[in-house]
Amino acid sequence: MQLIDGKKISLQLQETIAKEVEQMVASGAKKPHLAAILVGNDGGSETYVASKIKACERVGFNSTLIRLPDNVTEENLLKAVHDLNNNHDVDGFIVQLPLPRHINEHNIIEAVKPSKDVDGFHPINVGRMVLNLPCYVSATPYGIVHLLSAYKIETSGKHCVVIGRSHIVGSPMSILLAKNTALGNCTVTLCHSKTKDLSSHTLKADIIICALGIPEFLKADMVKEGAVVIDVGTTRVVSAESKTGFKLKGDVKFDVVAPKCSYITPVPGGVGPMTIASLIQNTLLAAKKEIYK
Ligand code: L34
Repeated sequence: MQLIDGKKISLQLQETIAKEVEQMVASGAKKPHLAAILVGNDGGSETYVASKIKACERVGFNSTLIRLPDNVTEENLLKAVHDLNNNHDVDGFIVQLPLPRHINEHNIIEAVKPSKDVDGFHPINVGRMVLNLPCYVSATPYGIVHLLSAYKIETSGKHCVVIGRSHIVGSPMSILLAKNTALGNCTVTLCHSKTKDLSSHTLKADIIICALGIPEFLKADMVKEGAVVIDVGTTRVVSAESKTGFKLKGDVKFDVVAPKCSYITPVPGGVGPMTIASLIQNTLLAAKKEIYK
């Protein structure tokens, strides 16, 4: 069993980006600039956004964090989005999810200008991704593809089971892996809450991407010997042992599943850090106007 070190690969990618930024700036370009809107103060979102800002510093980007209160109106949040759309200094921005329940997430995502949508959540970017057109690919699936590639894990002709059909991970992941591209060409089965006899699918999988958000959902008897297991879950569960009062749990029962795997990602230190690196990569593309001229 080989552990996939997402933290290491993420830092390597950021190092490469930092060098490129240094050269860009030396030749007179302005620093790429990522902005993030954070609504409320959900613990997970605070941590993830802080990591994104820190990564900006690491690679030499400018960053702006816009905090809005939990009770912000949809109108005022839309105004913040419009301001960033029109701010010529900002190359790309994100609105960290989840949003409070009184806000319609789709209205917010659709308000982001596609050329600045470095999360790749806007219907234009999702549509372009499906059609193999230049676009921002959402950060978590993009990060997973990068991890598989970094570890030279063959995807062509492999059977991949994706568990979970969310807009931000499961659905785009299943599409990317099925594409006729070097990092695709998988036979993909997309499983979800209505799937019957889930184990009959996962037991046939060469690669399992577990993205349903239920801690320790994937057990040893659901995994074929030698499978590659990618754990996307990061659920915070209360823990008396931890100083912070919680522990991060993946969707995979790691201790029993890992011995059966050829490769597996840990939580933390697997997919999470790659989400950050991919966002930084998308922001560089935005600054260079490589996707939208
Ligand atoms: N708009 N909302 C928007 N874009 C995103 O790309 C996200 N996502 C998901 C939640 N909401 C979003 C993230 O940023 C999940 N996510 C994310 C980002 C980073 C990490 C996990 C999830 C991460 O760095 N995880 C670390 C541990 C962090 C901790 O200690 O809590 C890890 O090693 O897994």
